[in-house]
Amino acid sequence: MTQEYGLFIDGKWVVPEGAKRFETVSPIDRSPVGSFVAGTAKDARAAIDAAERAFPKWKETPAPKRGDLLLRAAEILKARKSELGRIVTLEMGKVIGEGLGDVQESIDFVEYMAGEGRRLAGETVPSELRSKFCLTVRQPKGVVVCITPWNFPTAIPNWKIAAGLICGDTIVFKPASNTARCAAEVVRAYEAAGVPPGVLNFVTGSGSALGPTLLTDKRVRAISFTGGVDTGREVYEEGAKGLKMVHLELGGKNPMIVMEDADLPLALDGVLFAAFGTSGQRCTATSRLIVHEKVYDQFLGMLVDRLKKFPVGDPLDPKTGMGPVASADQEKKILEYIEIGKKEATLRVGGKKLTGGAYDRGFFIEPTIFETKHGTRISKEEIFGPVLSVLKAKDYSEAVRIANDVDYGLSSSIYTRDVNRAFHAIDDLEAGITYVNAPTIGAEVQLPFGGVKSTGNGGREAGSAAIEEFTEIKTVFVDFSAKLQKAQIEAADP
Ligand code: UN1
Repeated sequence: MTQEYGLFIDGKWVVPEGAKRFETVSPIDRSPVGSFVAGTAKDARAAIDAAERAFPKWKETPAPKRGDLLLRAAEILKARKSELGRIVTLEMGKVIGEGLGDVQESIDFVEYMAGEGRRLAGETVPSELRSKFCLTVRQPKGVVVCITPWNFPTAIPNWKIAAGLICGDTIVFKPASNTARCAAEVVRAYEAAGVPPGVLNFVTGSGSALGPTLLTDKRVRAISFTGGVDTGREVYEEGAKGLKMVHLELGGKNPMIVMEDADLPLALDGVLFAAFGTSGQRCTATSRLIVHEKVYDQFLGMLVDRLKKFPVGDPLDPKTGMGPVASADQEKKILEYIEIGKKEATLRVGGKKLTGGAYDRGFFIEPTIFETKHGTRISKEEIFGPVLSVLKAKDYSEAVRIANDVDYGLSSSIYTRDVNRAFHAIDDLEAGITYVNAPTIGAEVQLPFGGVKSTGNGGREAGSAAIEEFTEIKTVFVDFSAKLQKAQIEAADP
């Protein structure tokens, strides 16, 4: 029987009276993975009520003690890593090595944030007046709503939850519906670690049922959202009406530039991993390969050869290079883009839904490569699937111009052996992340993660930057002169 989950509100798993349910299915073979409550506005309100009630006590809990909770959660995630990695693979289809990597990224971040409990640093600066002390301290924001996508179904929830908890916020967590099982297992880890009632609440269901309450309730002080740009814009607009802080991590159209002096076999391994890992469904996936004309034919030939032997199939088999795409919706959208590509560009590899045998049960698409001119839809729009556009550039300047001429700016990469050029690229590429001689995916949790232009609205998560997202800064002046001193008006005695 499919495992049934409730909502997690005020420290208890609850199934509201008369609740409707929905199921998640594996993209490998459409088998059911879990059954969940289709939450309503009333449930969203109950979660916010619980988070609001729990806030004063959680705020008072010393941050290092909040860190102890995170360390316990990290231990539980570690102990359950292989089981959870398998659930990730079953529920959204990334290959098992990456499923385990998703859980490892969760563990890394939760441990990292536990240490933040002994930092949460402010600043101390001099005053213009005598006997006056100036500093800043960090305070929690209050109730924070975290809305997460399906492509990193344990890591991204943990990026948000662990950061919010260490800062002293209380959380209402709403995951993407098609990876609700992974999300519920993350919540169970915090439950087993002893998260106090109301500090972390979990609601499942559609964005249309839950969103209006989660985004507009006066008590919600901040919203952290990772997902597509259209939904991100709506979240931003709704949040803005209530003057809430809205943190957005949205799409990407990430370029990898291969210069004429690049180590081509290294670049080849890089592009295969970054374009087709997670079936291309990472915000950081390489979706544009920009190759210097001098090595263009050679490199494209190498890529086409390797892709002919690229093993697509059961993601639970460690020999598989690429599993299915995550859902029927994903499959439909990607196949539509492939049709667009066939009209405006040259198909070099792939381009079809895989059929026959076990493929018929799931959502498998061939790894696909188009040769295209810059400016086509497939070269500019985010596809979020195993579809790579290959573009030719006559020199470095043209490569950078193409790289930058898209709406997004999350990750970017350049392969070159010329150190000067590598540093120019760090300056020139319009992106939140630049890799040199490494592909566009694989960010580590102790560094900020985020992008420019339509990828977001200026914030960063992960690393110590995550603290900015989940705290308010309080500026403190302590005047111990025992007299009224007037800043700007009275200079201190010389
Ligand atoms: C995402 O695709 O939304 O850098 C996150 C990477 C991963 C995180 C990706 N560590 O590819």
